Amino acid sequence: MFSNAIVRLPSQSIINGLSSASLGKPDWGKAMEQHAAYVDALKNIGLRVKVLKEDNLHPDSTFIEDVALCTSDFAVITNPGAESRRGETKGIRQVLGEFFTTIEEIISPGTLEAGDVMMIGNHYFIGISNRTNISGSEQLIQILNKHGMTGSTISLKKMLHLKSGASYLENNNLLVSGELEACMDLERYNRIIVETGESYAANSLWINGIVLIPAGYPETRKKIEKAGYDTVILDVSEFRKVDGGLSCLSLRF
Ligand code: CIR
Repeated sequence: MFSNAIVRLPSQSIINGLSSASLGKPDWGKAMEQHAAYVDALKNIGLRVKVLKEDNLHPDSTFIEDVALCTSDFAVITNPGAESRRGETKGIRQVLGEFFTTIEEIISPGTLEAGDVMMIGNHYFIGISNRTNISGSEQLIQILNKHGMTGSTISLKKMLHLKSGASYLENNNLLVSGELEACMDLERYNRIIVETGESYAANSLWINGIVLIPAGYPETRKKIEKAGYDTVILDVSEFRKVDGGLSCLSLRF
């Protein structure tokens, strides 16, 4: 169960965020509204939400999930693989220091973005992607082991991050799409398949029994509700334009 979340307001520079999508530029005003609705949803679920001010120097900084991994006992500051995102970690130590006494760090040549890290109990799957390399994953596994936890890697071919294609919904239920559908390491979970046309919804977000789902993916919503979850539907169209999804917008612990 989570008690806290940290988010960062989208900056006007979000229009220059990294993107592989051809959906046009985000509208900053609309992004602010969608972000406010996201924060409200987290609060309604009962989380305390710390809202950081925008960082105009870093267009992707609202995707705060990528710059830290927060566990119940400690936090890890990452080292983003995207050059333009490296500076986003500045100041994060101080913020995390309000919540954690133990703060670890991934250092070069290791790179890691926490969108590539999926927690399942005490085990963490780590996607090896264009953003997260072997050295970054090895450093994280060492840190996890030190704290009595485990980690293992999954190689990604197409996805931006591991959690672009998989979300753990607890109770052994795993939402999964695309190249991860056939991933043998994930076979032991009860896999809920997200169809190709709805693959963006594979990044849905379990918080304390409730699943946040992006608006516009009715089949995935049906499947999640059929699995017994209460859901909250959120429009995140402006974040999608720069490859961001629901999990990317917060740190939860
Ligand atoms: C990026 O390419 O880094 C951002 N435009 C999107 C980051 C999405 N973050 C995530 O999936 N955890």
